[in-house]
Amino acid sequence: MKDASPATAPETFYLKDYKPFGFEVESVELIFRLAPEATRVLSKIRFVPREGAADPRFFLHGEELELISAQIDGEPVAPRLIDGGLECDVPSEPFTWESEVQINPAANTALEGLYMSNGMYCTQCEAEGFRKITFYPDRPDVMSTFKVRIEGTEPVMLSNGNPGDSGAGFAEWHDPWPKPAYLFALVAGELVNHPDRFTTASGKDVELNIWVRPGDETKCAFGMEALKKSMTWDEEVYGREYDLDVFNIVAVDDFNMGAMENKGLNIFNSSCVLASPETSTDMNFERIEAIIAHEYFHNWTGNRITCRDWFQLCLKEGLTVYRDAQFTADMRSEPVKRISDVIDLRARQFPEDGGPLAHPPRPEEFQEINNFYTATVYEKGAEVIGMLKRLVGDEAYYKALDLYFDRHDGQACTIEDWLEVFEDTTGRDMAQFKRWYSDAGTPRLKVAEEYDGETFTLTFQQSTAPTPGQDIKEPRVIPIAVGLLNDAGEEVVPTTVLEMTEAEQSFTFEGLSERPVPSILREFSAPVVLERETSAAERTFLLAHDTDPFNRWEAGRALAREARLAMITEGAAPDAAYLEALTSLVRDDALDPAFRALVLSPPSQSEIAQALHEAGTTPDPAAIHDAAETFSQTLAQAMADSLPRLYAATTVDGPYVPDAEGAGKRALNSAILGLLSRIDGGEAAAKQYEAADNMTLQLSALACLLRIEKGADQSAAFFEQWKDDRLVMDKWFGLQVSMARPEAAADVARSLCDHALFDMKNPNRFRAVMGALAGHHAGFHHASGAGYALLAEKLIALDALNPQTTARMCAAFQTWKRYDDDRQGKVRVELERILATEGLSRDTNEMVSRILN
Ligand code: 0A1
Ligand code: ZN
Repeated sequence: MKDASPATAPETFYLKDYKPFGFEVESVELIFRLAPEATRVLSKIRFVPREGAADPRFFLHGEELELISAQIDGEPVAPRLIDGGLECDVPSEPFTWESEVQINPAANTALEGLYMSNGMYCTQCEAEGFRKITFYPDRPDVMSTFKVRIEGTEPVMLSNGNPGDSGAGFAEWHDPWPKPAYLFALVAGELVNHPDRFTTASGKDVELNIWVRPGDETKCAFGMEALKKSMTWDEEVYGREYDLDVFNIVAVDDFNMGAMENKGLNIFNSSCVLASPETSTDMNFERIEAIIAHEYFHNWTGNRITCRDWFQLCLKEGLTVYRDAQFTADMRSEPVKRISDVIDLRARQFPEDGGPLAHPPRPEEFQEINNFYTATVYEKGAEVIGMLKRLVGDEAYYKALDLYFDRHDGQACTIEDWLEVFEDTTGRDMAQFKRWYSDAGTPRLKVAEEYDGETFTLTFQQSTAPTPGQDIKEPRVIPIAVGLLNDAGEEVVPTTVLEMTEAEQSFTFEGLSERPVPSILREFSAPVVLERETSAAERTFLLAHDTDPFNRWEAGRALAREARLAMITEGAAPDAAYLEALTSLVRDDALDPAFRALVLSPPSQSEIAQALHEAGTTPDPAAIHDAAETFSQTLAQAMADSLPRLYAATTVDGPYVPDAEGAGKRALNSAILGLLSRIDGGEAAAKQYEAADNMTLQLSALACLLRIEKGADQSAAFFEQWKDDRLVMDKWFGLQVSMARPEAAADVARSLCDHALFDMKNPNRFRAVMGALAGHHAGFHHASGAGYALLAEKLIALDALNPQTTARMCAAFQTWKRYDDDRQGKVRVELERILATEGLSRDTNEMVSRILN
């Protein structure tokens, strides 16, 4: 798999080089003798040589391991330690490999492999962390059953599968389901559980636990309900049951990502599982429910059927994100979930797809796989499945999934296997559809309309700009959901899916006595950029009347964007008709409050920068910021008379319940409070802050106050109240930066990094501060370059401790070429500074090199 480039260049891995491992692993037995600085790991692995193996070399991955001893069939052997692992001469018959290694969990700040978090042992093995635990063929296509014995003094010692014997100083676990090493997990420490039980559809009784640090047991009930709902939903919708006697979830404070689907032992970043009304916002509750579902759903899409190699990552991630989105839509509101997902896709995936980090959902090469846990693999991967379902229809989709589970249970699969089940169930040729997996870039879809008094014609043209390494783009299959409305807002043609396969293609609708108003790309039926020249009047009409809620919101979003662009490029005042339409929609009590809140929430400043860039104007972050402020101020004034009444009318009475209905009302209430604060000097927000008995109301009031540069007292009081709660303090740290004035944002972030409660080693805290800076568009891109310099400085410092989190945060620089020469020059200096750092990790090196090119 070696690249031909110079010896100093990091190795590049290619999809085309895939070769199966030369041995099967029949069984794995592991013993852990825990000690913070000197844990011993003993492995006993049964290998069976594969006949006619393409690569018969016996190579085991291993990194940062001290080899104590190695034996084959009980006889000592002397393996050759080489870069990234070891090689050994082995018998041609089945044999037993035994090794003992020593590792140092206490020194592991990368949080990959076995590490310690607040005195608790914890593992993270995806993607390639198991090789930091013991020598092993650490690749997802090597699957085996595992028996684990943990020896230590910790009161709770957990691993995958079902519990076996346990006693003073030891606990044994057995996982009967063959799994790749990336799904291995071990947790040991002083933990308490929130227990429950679940009976599966076929009557199997399952013990459920959420394990937390003492003191956090009051924050588990919501997560547990979410888990049970997920288990029921997967049975009802996909016919998938749980397959072990126990399902354990553990909350850990130091974690690089959100959560991990280890078989039977999911490990969660505590921010993604712990919840209480006093400490968590509505958004936290919704996210926790979704992530618990996501990790649980992986049990079938990821664990029972896994990936052949890491190029196929979207096979499990795209499908599992798609499934968790379906779940959230079912538990809450389908249109609200769809709109939120599209906002997120445009904010995170579109910039990736249109910049130097663009890659297909199934990449064909990488240096560091950890850099490919991206919005493209996850969220675009899910969009691709949504399109597939729309093209084949619901019935065929579920039939194909049944076949997928039947045919591939226990296997490590590819995107080809996945598409084949659709070909076999529907008879469709999936060759063209496969381009969604192999091609990077967001297609642009131009549409022209024609009406001759009877026939209405829509002509679409698709094109995709070149992306790194892919100059030529062939047309893709694009499902375009369209409905036609008459002047009264009634549907004359209900939603119809047009299947576009050519670079240019026309579709006609016959027998129309009046020119219809088209509603195109309903429900955002494909992840494309729709370019449609239309009038503000027509958009206003769609905002008022579209029968598709997504497109109704979309019309409002387009108006908001255009109003902002006109303010910036022409100095125009916000359009009165638009303000009027917005006001009447917000007042319409017949509409779902969550939907109204979404219509009222403005496009992000980064989205405006992107829109300007696409229109050929270099975005000026300060002007974008000023326009956003002016717009909100103008809207607040235009609505001044009705704001107090609206605020009162949307206030939710009674005890806090984190359900969709209450959350929607609070979201609208908080959007209105934001406007009201601009005209009442923060009076209502200060009152709300005082009276708040839940974090949603407390935090939204504080944010409103800080936004108008009031709230210093409340911020200090908030700090005092919550300084012992790590998760709430993350909110406080983040808010200080995101509410800072643009010219002050970098300084605020810098001083927070010197705060006694700042901790470089805790990814949540680092992200709270530096992620908030990167997300503060006008602050990060301030003309002084202070934002760029500070982020680079802190990333260089973090890289020495935690390459994974560092590399992910480098993506903040990915849009740098949108901006003016001066800013570009400043970013270049910082990126080159990072790249010149001695001992820079492979992770960060790859990210920065790609961004620079
Ligand atoms: N598979 C997990 C997320 C995850 C991915 C990578 C990690 O380390 C590089 C850790 C967790 C999920 O999709 O939830
Ligand atoms: Zn996942």
